[in-house]
Amino acid sequence: MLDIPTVLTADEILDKAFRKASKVDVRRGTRLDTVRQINISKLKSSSDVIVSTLGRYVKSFPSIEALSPFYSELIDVTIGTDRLKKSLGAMDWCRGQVAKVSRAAVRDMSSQNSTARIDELRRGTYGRISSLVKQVDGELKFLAKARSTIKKFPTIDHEAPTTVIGGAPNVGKSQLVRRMSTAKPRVAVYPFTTQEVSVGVFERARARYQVIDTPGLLDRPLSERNAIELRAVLALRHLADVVVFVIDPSETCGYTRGQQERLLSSLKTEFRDVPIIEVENKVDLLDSGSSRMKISAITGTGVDALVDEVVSALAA
Ligand SMILES: Nc1nc2c(ncn2[C@@H]2O[C@H](COP(=O)(O)OP(=O)(O)OP(=O)(O)O)[C@@H](O)[C@H]2O)c(=O)[nH]1
Ligand SMILES: [Mg+2]
Repeated sequence: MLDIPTVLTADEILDKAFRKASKVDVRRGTRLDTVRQINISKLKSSSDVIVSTLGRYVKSFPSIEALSPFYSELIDVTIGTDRLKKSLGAMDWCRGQVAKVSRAAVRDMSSQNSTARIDELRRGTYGRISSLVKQVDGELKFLAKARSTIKKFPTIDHEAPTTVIGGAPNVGKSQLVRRMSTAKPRVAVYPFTTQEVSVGVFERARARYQVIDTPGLLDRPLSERNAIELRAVLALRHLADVVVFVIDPSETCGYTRGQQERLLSSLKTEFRDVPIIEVENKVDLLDSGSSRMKISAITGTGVDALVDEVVSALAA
């Protein structure tokens, strides 16, 4: 979704900075001038690398305020908004300190007339810069993890009419998304197979529709939901123009009809403004005889009719 550069560790950043500095070569005037210029250039070059690397991290992480509610809440659920801000703040602090220490050292070196002392000043400053960068190593590691989390975020088209597939775990949501759209989410016999929101598309009469697969929800209050379930809640809350609620009356999913019905009623209360299409899956195993739409995501029975229903609900 966002182009965040690889976040290096403190040691890697320092390696990069000092390696670049070791290539600096300047020759001018007297030996003292040459030594002074080489040391100043080395120091400037290494601190520039650090300042610009950390600056790139600060700039490339999305600013939460600028994101759509879905992405900003997703960041909060998966990474923690405050934690992320703290980390980025630490980057800013570190780059400011490195720039300051290096500027002060350059001033000192400019007025020094002993080559040994100049060299010593540069080494000492390297030491101080190293310890500043090492101080934020934990935050760098946190940002590296945050980056890999963000890279896994689904790419949502906020313009396309969107159907969110919801329901208890293991009822066949991902299998249905495979049937309906281009997406190929993983299907497996056990619950909680789907841990991330994923996106597929389908076309009808030349129009493009977005379908979103979500992790399974348990029948429990919002306050008790875990971070994986909350991804599904965010998709339902922020992305759904229509919800398809999948029920597995065969109960082979491992959840009773009663549990699934209670989940459905609580979603109906929570998401009053979104039309919910209720569909019973696994009709190849069991036909409950209810008046709901019946499908089999495995054999494909009823899936075309469901798509028609979705398209007309989106047009309404
Ligand atoms: N017989 C039958 N099995 C189905 C049908 N649809 C899905 N299944 C099976 O049900 C199991 C769960 O399917 P998934 O699509 O992974 O279910 P899910 O709702 O996405 O599950 P989570 O991601 O864990 O919430 C798999 O073993 C599927 O093969 C169906 O129409 N008929
Ligand atoms: Mg799934």
